[in-house]
Amino acid sequence: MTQITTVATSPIAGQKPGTSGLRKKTPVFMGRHYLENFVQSIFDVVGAKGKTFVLGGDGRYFNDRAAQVILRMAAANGAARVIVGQGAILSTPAASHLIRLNKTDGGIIMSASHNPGGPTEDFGVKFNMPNGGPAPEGATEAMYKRTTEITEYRMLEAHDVDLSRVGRHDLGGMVVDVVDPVSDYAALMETLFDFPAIRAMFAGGFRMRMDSMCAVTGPYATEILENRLGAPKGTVVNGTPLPDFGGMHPDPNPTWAKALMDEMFGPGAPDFGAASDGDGDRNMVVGRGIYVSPSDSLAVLAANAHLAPGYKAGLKGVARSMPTSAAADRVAEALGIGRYETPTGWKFFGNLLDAGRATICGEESFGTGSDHVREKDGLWAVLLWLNILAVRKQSVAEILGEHWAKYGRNYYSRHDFEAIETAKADAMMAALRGSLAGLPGQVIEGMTVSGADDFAYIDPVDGSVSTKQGVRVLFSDGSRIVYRLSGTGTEGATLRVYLERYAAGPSGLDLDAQVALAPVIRAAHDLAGIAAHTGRTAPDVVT
Ligand code: VG1
Ligand code: CO
Repeated sequence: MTQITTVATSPIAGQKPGTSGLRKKTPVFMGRHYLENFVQSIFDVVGAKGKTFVLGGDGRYFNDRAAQVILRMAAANGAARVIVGQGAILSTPAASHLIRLNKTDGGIIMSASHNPGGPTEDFGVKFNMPNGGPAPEGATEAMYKRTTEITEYRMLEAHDVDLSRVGRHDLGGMVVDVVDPVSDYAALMETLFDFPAIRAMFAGGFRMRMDSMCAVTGPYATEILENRLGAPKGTVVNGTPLPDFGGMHPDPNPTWAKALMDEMFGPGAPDFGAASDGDGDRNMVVGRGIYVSPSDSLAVLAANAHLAPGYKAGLKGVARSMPTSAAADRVAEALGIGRYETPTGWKFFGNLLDAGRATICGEESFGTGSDHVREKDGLWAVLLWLNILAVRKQSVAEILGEHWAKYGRNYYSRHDFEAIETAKADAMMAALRGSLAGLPGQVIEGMTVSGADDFAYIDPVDGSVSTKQGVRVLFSDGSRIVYRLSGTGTEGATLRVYLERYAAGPSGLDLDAQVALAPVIRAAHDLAGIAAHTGRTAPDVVT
């Protein structure tokens, strides 16, 4: 017999979702009532009775236990059915696809994405809407508000559901369908890309390294790249998802995916390299001896997407987050299609995708995706690159070189200053905001400030307004500095400084980005007084 218990609880401070869901240290999430309060608040806001949800996570520590708790709470709250990835595993884009494919009422994704995992690292939970996309600010605000008033949650007393095998179970009258996490997603990819062309390229000796960083894309990449596309066994490395990601920091950038970078820049490097993050929505792409910045990757993908079957009719528009470089804008202009600039976080792309205004979206933080799902999608980006390489029969370096020659180059870099004392970071941002009005007209490092503001966004589809989304300082030569505090960290504050400088060419397109950006970097330190406020003179991570 199963029985529903109503458990008395009280609000726990700080359950406010950030850029992408609620992220905390794992021990915090494992604390008494913590997960339960947040999950009940989700159900209280979206309603569970008679509904169908998708559930899965990136396999990090506590993923398996949290899944059982969420299932019992879904049943206790009257949900009709939950579709769960086998082993409670689903990449974020695969979860988004399952939500849409099965026309469900949304889904819960257990992940702290690119944050490290393990007993003392990070855990996270987020809710995705029936369109497959992350809950918009209105919904996450309502969930947060609910956590501040909660007095009880509902829990089914029952044994664990066996999630280790595909099949159907009954949990107190709720159907639990355990599904293969990979097959529907892989089938979707086959509809978008020219698998025969990519298969022929691998058969012709094309070599690739895919680093899944012991996170969720391992099974997806192995099935798609090795089994379906015929890439040699061993193409995928770190392909088994581990609860602590094998101690790796599953953030695919040149710092954390250093082994991949070393291989791609070393002797006998493969033709193409890629890495993905904890939950599989990010990607880093590297050619032999050349790193592709995410902003450039977005621009190249937008310019070449028509070479893939799923996009042969062309794109409706391209959207990028505000701190992402303007490289994609130049492509959109040339194609005569819409271009959009949104705040940071994939949730802001949802309306544009749903309304058919944008087809491809991207962020400077190694995120690209399209209207095939409502999340960024790491393997999707890798496959689109492979499709483009297979059709153009050129190297990554040649493709980038031709792109810059045609559009000019937006030199770009992001400097992160991590674990700053929150009060100091807040004081720096406040002082910077206070100085904005006086900046236009000032000359710094030989560049004239042409504008300075705090980015605000009015959603063109539903009119919702989001303010304070990052401080921008624009220069008359097209250079730009953006300052933001991270909304995904779990320790102190992380300051992100985004740096950009445009070179029209034809000369000066081959510089090292840090060299090309040197004056902009100096200006960024001067304008914000980074050292004076935070004591930091150099960033912790440069991407
Ligand atoms: C970061 C990135 C942002 C991304 C978010 C979630 O947010 O900058 O572009 O959408 O992570 O990505 P923040 O607030 O720390 O700058 V993931 O792969 O963690 O879901
Ligand atoms: Co992610």
